[in-house]
Amino acid sequence: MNTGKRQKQRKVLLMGKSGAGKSSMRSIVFSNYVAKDVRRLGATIDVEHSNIKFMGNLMLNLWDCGGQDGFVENYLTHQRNHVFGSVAVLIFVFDIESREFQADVISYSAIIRALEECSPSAKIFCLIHKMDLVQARLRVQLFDERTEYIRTASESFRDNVEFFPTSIWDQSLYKAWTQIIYFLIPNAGTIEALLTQLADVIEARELILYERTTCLMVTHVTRGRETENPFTDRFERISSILKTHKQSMSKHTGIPAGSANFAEMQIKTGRFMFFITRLTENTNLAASIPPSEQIFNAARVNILLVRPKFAELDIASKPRPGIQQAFAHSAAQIERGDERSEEEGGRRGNKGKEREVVGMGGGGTAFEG
Ligand SMILES: Nc1nc2c(ncn2[C@@H]2O[C@H](COP(=O)(O)OP(=O)(O)OP(=O)(O)O)[C@@H](O)[C@H]2O)c(=O)[nH]1
Ligand SMILES: [Mg+2]
Repeated sequence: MNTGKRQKQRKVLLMGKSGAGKSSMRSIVFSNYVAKDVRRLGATIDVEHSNIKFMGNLMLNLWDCGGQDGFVENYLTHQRNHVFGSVAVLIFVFDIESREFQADVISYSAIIRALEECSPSAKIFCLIHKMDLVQARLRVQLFDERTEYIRTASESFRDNVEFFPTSIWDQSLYKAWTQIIYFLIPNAGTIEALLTQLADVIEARELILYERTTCLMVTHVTRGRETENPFTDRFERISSILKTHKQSMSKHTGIPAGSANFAEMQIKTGRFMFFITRLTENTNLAASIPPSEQIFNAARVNILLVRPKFAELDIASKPRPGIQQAFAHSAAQIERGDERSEEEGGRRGNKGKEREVVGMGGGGTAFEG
């Protein structure tokens, strides 16, 4: 099953009744479909497998299980161990418009029992899907009613099953999948720690790490006044904007949507500066910083320098030296022309290729962007 030495294979089951929207969401999140394209999808026959490489060392082994009754019967009987064994995550999709909600929950219970038996430590995410079809004022109430009912049918998983309202027509889909992916990434804590240190060094108000192919957020660090930002859905909104941008680039240039990436985008205003830039092969970094050209320039240089550290996290999980060494100096130090930079430059010895003021400590070489 393992394809790479350190690669983490995680089996994810995508289940729910036929027509609930499983393949639609899979195609949008992982295959660069837009919402209007999914009408073309036919019903899934048996199981469609996809291996999705995510963040370098995570391989999602996604089983999109056709939801027609005959197939489900087969999963629960003849293929029970094969389907429900070694599962890391079950994503169960409920169609909010279903006229047979009770029957859907009975089928869910049968699946839960199989999972309990074959993969008792699996995690369950339930998506209450097609929420766009419900009138806005009724959404919260209906969602709460459904989740309560489903939770009672969740047997031993009842206390840690997570619910999300979703629709392919807005960013709610990204919000749910962001949580799922976060759960699956093996070294999320380490990535987060590195991001927090980077935020401190560059004086960022917020740093958001996005996976480049899916545009899903991996994690974020929010500091200072940004913690009061009232737009709590900004992370998934940016995911959605990035995805739409990819599709429109692809439409206008003919490049496949999967390869349509930009190098950097910047917004500068009197109140804040914001930019999104490539961090590693698999990630983009969005940064919100105070409106200062010095901070902006220092931030961009430091991000450039820390790239190799993040790139390492993509593939390895062994302990490594503190990252302070990887950074150059804060904007204030650069402005002051802090003497230490020269000192360190001297200690580093003769590295012709390094940028003049800033460089990598700890014997590294500057990243030639
Ligand atoms: N209104 C609305 N329709 C949706 C949404 N998601 C999917 N659909 C529609 O639901 C229909 C069925 O979607 P599929 O993704 O093929 O369903 P499935 O769960 O894969 O079905 P099986 O493969 O038979 O198990 C498609 O025509 C989609 O257009 C949504 O969020 N809102
Ligand atoms: Mg399908």
